[in-house]
Amino acid sequence: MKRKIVCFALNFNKESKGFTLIELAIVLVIIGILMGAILRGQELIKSAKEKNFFSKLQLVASAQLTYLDRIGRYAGDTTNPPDGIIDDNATAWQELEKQQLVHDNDKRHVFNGIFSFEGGASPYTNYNRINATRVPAWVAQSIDTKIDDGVANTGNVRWDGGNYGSVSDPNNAATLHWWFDR
Ligand SMILES: [Ca+2]
Repeated sequence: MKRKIVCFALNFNKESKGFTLIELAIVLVIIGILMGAILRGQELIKSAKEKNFFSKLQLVASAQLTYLDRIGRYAGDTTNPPDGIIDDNATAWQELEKQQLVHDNDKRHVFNGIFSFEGGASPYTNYNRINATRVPAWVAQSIDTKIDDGVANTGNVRWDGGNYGSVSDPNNAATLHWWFDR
């Protein structure tokens, strides 16, 4: 009975010659709605991942600044006396963990790359930066726009390791550098 009603409604049975224009229009509208829902879902996932990455990047930076405030030098600044430049990434993480400012899994981010600390890198040799590997170019671009000048090869946020600005595919992985204390 139910099947008969559906066939009748769509005018689609053995004797039918095909879909009418209205039926096709309905089908297209339904496909459109479904596609829209899928795309919105993908946008939500992308946006959530970017937010997660950005908040972790900020957490890692604020861990260093809190450490500086608490201990009087950056974690991983092993020079004696300290010179304000992070020179040992592994020690930096150990010292931050010891102060319970980060957990071991904070080294890894949502795009499956890792964070590291590096001081004295060109062109801002008197400052420190956080490096993040495997960051999609669209995320790097978005973060550069949010907290810097939006340009890959200038300012305190730079990306695509040494070959700035060459990323044409937004899903290409770049290495992001953020001079967080400059
Ligand atoms: Ca920039």
